[in-house]
Amino acid sequence: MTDKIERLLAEVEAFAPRTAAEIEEFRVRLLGRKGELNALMDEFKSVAPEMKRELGQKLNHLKNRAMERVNELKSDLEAHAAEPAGSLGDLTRPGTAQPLGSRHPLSLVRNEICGIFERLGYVVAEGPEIEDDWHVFSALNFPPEHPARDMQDTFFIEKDPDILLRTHTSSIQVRVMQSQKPPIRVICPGRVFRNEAISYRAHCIFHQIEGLYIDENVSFADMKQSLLYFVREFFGEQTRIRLRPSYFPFTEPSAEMDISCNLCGGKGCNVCKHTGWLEIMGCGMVDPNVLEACGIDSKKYSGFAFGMGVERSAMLKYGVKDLRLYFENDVRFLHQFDTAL
Ligand code: 2NM
Repeated sequence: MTDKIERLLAEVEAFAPRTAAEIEEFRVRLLGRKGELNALMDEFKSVAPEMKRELGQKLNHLKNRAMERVNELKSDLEAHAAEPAGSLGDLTRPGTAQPLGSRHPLSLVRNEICGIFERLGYVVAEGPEIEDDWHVFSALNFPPEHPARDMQDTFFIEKDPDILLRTHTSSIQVRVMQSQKPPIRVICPGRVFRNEAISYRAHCIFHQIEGLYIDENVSFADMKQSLLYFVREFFGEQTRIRLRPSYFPFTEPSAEMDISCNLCGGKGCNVCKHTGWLEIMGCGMVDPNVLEACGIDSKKYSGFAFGMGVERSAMLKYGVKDLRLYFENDVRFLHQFDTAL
């Protein structure tokens, strides 16, 4: 009887039916009223009492496994009900949808801004995030005691010689001026680092795009027209600009550029603080000291440069109220930009 139980158990484990009918036939033969298990149960009645315990356990195990196996095989078969036996199934059936990611809004805005300047003949240039003092400050006409050189504002990696995280992408343009001859037209996107308290409008890591145009007879009027073209492409045809005098170490003269508020059309609203204008970038004519420091003859060449924050431009374009959203990577925020571009 032990042999017979073992043989049936092996048969249960090895059973590989192709159809529901085969499973049913198997079930009736083993577990049916006149099946093998009931026959064994009858036989069990007459075994010696000292064998009952061991054989009873074996018999129970066989019965449980047989029932389990029949149920297993039935649900397997149902799962593949539509497929002909032995085939790979319906190869034309729809696949499982894979959720798609989307580009980060800052990448979308960077690509759009760079694209506009590329169509004006600018070439994208990149550079290192870890820089030395000369490329970030000295070559850009920052005096030795300028506050930006302070530990309060800049992340230093090493002192003497000073190695630091760049605080603006102008350092890329220094490298371009050193290694190329005018005419130069570059647009420089990148991540920059400043030691600032994090708030809805400031972060210690953010993104900038700076542009540089150097040739013979490049004028302030050329700059104005190029930047007007840019804001009309980026913010819309109706956008107007205004330039206010300002100061940067690397440009002279320098200006801040505002655009007419695209929310109220210049009438005044909360976003533009009832001025009708939004500040979007700094710009100016490259200081001759900068050209000379980078090996460009300032008697022969002149140029303009400008710089803008990617986070701020994206906030103004999409009405994002808190810049920290760009760094949290919450997919509910990110997926809103799926079809932005
Ligand atoms: C700004 C504003 C004004 C600028 C200057 C230069 C360089 F390298 F040519 F000197 N690059 N970027 C510049 C000028 C940047 O950002 C607010």
